[in-house]
Order: sequence, then structure tokens, then C-alpha cells
Amino acid sequence: MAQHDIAVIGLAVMGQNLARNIARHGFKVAVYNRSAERTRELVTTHPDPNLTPCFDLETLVAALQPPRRLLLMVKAGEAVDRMIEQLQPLLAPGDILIDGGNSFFRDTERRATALAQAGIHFLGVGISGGEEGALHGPSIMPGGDRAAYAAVAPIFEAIAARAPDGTPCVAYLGPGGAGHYVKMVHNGIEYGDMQLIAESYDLLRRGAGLDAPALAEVFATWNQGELQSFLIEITADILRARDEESGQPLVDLILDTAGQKGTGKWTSQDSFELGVPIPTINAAVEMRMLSAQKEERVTAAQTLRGPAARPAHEPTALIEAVRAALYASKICAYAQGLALLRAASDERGYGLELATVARIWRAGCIIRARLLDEISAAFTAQPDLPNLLLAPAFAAAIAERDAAWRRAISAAIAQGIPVPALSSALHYYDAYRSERLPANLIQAQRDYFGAHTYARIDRPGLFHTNWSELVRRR
Ligand code: NBP
Repeated sequence: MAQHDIAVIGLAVMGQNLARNIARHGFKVAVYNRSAERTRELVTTHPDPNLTPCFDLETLVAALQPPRRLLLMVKAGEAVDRMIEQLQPLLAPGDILIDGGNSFFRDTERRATALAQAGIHFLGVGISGGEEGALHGPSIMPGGDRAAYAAVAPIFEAIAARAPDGTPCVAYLGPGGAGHYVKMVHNGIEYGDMQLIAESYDLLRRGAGLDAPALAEVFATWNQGELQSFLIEITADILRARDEESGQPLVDLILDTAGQKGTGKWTSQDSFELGVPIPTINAAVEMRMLSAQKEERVTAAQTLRGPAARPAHEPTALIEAVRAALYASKICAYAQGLALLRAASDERGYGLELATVARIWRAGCIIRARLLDEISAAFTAQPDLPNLLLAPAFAAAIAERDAAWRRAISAAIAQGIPVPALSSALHYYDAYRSERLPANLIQAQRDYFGAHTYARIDRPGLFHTNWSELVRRR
């Protein structure tokens, strides 16, 4: 019986599809779900000699060859702790428990430390690609004990997405919660990217008067060039889809309140913790919150006045400006996410290689995009690059688009169309390239009311001034 290569626990969309993917690659998979119906459904709907249903954890664990490898695909949070509690008494030192869900990296670190006491290895593995990716090839972001990872690497390498150069989109990233941390930041960048695309869509819809079918063409064209990415591709598809009953573009019938499960918020929270600015990702998280205040917005729309959108007669120039703005802003969103990864890695000893992170995001995951090839190349050429914006290829790409980027944002502001992600990216760029920011005044204010002291540009040391007396003395 102890002949199975791995167990998959939790057979909702992700677990089912990963189990099928692993089985299809020739590994013997024992599967288990808390409620037995899902287990039965999987093996009846998708029978595979490599998939063995188990209906209790004792049978499941006994079905595995040692060291046992178990992949948890249950809901992040409480469910993971409950499963660990039930599994731990059944496991032996050297066994490897893998959490493939979207767990918070600090939970992963806590669980890994607790299980290490019993000699059980705990790997926190981010898996991206949704339902399709899980079945046909996700991007996999593993963290934890390196030797334990080596024991599961052949399975992950077999099932992961392949980048255009044929390499699997998986690589050991670092100890502790490194894998889940990278997945969290991946999701933060995903939030940013989605918001940037949504703002571009809104600017062209309201500011250029384009309807959904026309916008579908715009996005499909963009997907042939530098913006080529999964999110642009699906946006073109979405804009093309019509409601079967009314025949109207389906996107126009969808309520404008966006949901969120927490990974974007965690990214923002940790950026504050580490003191790393990620304004475009934060804008995306905040715009989901503002979108959720639908009732208040409807009321405010009746009372608050601003400029009305005036669609341009000739939309071509605005379309080109928005394309440039979207690409330049996208570079900034990635730059922010990668800078956060760098800081977290330094602070927590993850030892992340950003070239590797970008490399495993090139296929399978939601933020897969053509520009990741160049990002990976930039960090390969200069592993300690402090910010992606400083890579010569990206500095040049932004410089080329600088004027159009500003034109697109000016058009949005003039017409009262909110573009907080696009404009936050531009402000990030302008602030990052400012040799002198107005923080001198802030330091003076802090010293004025709180005697917080300030440093000077003309001599070393810390200074305090009695500002009101100094002014009075003049
Ligand atoms: P869900 O996140 O919807 O979780 C459902 C699974 O968790 C079911 O198998 C359910 O069992 C199990 N479960 C729950 Br809920 N509470 C449990 C408990 N106390 N003990 C044991 N099992 C419990 O599933 P999913 O959408 O497949 O996602 C799985 C993980 O992958 C999550 O962490 C998710 O965030 C992550 N993820 C999802 C996606 C995606 O596109 N959906 C993409 C990337 C990552 P039951 O059937 O008995 O209720």
C-alpha cells in the first residue's frame, strides 16, 4: 500500500486540479478531502489509475512511501492549523508537509517552527495560475528547508508551467516563509496590474468614448506588443463577451464592487512594516475598498460636482498615450513589488534572487508578462540592482514614454476620471528621481512642534532650533 509518491489534501478547485496534474505526470497520488463527496467526485469525474481516493487520514498517510510528502490545498487560515493538528500524530520525523495555499507568511513561519520540534519539515509553497494553471502548469514559489525541498522538487518541476525557453517555472526561493512571501508580493503586483488595466479601460471608455467591442480590439492589439501578458489577453476576451440573454457586453452588466481575499492588503501592511514605498499596489488595494462603498458613491454622485468626461473626437492619440502610460506604470508596479522583496529578503534572511523570482513568474502565474524576460535579464546582469527603474533598459523604456504618460494622466485629471494607480506610479517615478524632495520642510515642522531635531546639508550632526524665537528675533 505504501507506494504513493504524494498525498493531496483538500480537493476544491486548486487541489483537484493539482492532483490531476501530478497524476498525469506519472506520480502516484493519494487524495483526501474533509467532506467525502469531493473525493468521490474527483475520482468518478476524472478517473486515473494514479489517483487513489482515501476517506480517512490514517489510510492516506499509510498509503505514502517514506519520507512522506503531503500537499495541503485547504482554505488559508484556520483550516491549515486544523489539518496540521490532525496529521501531526500520524507523521514521523523526516516527513514533509507542504502548504500550497495562500497562507500568510508569518503563519507559515510559526507552523514550520512548531513542526520542526517534531522533526517534520514544513514547506510554504505559493502556487499561482488559478484553476487552469493548477491543471496545466502553475508557477510554483517554494520556501522552507532546502533539503526537504529537494525531495519534492522532481514533482514540482514536472507539473510547473514551462517558460518559452522550456525551463519549469519553479525554483527554491529561500527558508521559512520565503515562498509564501514571494506569492504574497506576486498577488500585490497582480492587484496593481489589474487596477492599472481597469483605469486604462475607464480612461478610454469615458475619455475616448470607446465601447466594449472597440476596447476589446485595443487590448487585443496591445497584447501583440510590449504589454503582452495574461491579464491584457483576458481583458480583451472579457470585453468581447456578450450576455447571452440581452446581447449586451457582459462587462457592462457587472456590479462595480471588487472583492478581495487579503493578499493585497497583507502586501501593503508589510510594506509599511518594512518602510518600503509601494504606492501603486496600495492604490489598487484602496480602490477595491472605495469600489465596495457603492451606496455612498451613488449618493455622492448626486451631490459632488467635477468636470464632465468629454470624449475626444479622435481617440487615436489618447489610445497611444494610455498604452504608454500603462506600460510605464506597470514597470513601476513591478519595481515597487521587487523592491519590497529585496527589503524583506535583507530583513528576514530569505536570500532571494530577484532574477530567479522574475524567471519563475514568466509562465503559469497571473502576472505572467513579456516584460518579465527583461526583468529577469536586468537582475541577472546586476543582482544587487537597488530598483528596477535603474536598469538601463527600463530607464530608457520609461524615458521614451514619459511625455505620453503625463498626457494620459493629465487627460484623466482634466476630465475627472480617477486614475490613482496610473498617477501614483508617475509620482513614484518623479519622487524616486528627485535629488531633493520637500522633506526638509517636514523636518523643520517636526523640529518646530516636537523638537525632533534635523540634519543639515552643510555640516554633520543633529540640530534643534527654537523656531518661534528665531523668527521673533529677526
Ligand atoms: P478554498 O480556499 O475554497 O478551500 C476549500 C477547501 O478547504 C475544501 O477542500 C474544504 O473542504 C477545505 N477545508 C475548509 Br474550507 N476548512 C477545512 C478544515 N477545517 N479542515 C479541512 N479542510 C477544510 O479552495 P481553493 O480555491 O481550491 O484554494 C485552496 C488554496 O489555494 C487556498 O489557500 C487558496 O487561497 C489558494 N489559491 C487559490 C487559487 C484559486 O484560484 N482558487 C489560486 C491560488 C491559490 P470541504 O470540501 O470539506 O469544505
